[in-house]
Amino acid sequence: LGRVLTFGEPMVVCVPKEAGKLTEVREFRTDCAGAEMNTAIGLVRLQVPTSYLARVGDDPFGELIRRQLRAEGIDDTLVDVSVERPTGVYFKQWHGLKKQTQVFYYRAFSAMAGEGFAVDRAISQLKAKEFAWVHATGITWMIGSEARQSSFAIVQSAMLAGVPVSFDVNIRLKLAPIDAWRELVREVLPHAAWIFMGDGEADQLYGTSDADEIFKRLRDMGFTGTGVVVKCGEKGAELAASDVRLQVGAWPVENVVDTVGAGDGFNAGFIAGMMRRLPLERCLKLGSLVGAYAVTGSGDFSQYPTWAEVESHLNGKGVVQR
Ligand code: KDG
Repeated sequence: LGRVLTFGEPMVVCVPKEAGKLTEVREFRTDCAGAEMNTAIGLVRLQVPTSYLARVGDDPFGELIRRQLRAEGIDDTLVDVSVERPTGVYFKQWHGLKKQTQVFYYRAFSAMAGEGFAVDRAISQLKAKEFAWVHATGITWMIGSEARQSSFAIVQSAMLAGVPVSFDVNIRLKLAPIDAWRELVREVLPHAAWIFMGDGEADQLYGTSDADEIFKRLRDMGFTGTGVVVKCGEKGAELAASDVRLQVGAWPVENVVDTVGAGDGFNAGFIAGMMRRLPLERCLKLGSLVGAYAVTGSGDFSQYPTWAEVESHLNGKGVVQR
């Protein structure tokens, strides 16, 4: 299978051991996180060779992230270390009447938001056709002006090298207001082959979550890529491309534990299908299956499935249990 390149900020997340406001919570466990790192993990579990471009701090959290990357089998030769800036961190909180997840970022001065991570090597590898696909999310554009420039440089080089780019908008209003995200989509559009977004994001951006409608809007804005995927959580997913409209339902899940990381997992499933040259409907199903696995446990990526697990679902066979 061809190799995927993804880039973005890896972080350590401090997850409270119980619900409550962080003023009261005293105990946490740490885990690795970051939308693109999650997708990279999803991809390698589905046997797609993946390289990850990022920068971490010269600190134990940076070391933890590198260990996790290696344990999963991700190529981390494009991950470099900043001696001046730390690894980004964020905290999760479950507080309020509905105990919604809230996040608090400590990333404004992080290794990745600073000086600009090293893109030159990645770009020469792109030119040398070492990658068959590039996956990016809007978060990387919004963490700092240097990261923004580097991100554009990568997707532009990918386009020039004829390598398809998937772009997940991944709105984080704590990083920028909605208008800035709308503008970002407009700027990235000419370089992308596929645009991914959640239905809530689609609503915020364009007042509709209808994939067909969004595809037409993006076309009018200068999108010449292949298509749009709208991820609709427990309602499944929709895809619109020039000659095809598809809709798949979600895979039933008995107990939803934590939905964070489901969208990143979906992306991994969809891209893994594309790398295997599966029909679009199969890619969509694969995305939605990885998303379903993701919500069955806490942690962004802990429950992402292996290729063997996924295959048994797609072929309608159960897993041999004993
Ligand atoms: O999709 C999961 C991510 O939101 C999480 O891991 C943290 O990358 C992150 C972010 O910027 O919010």
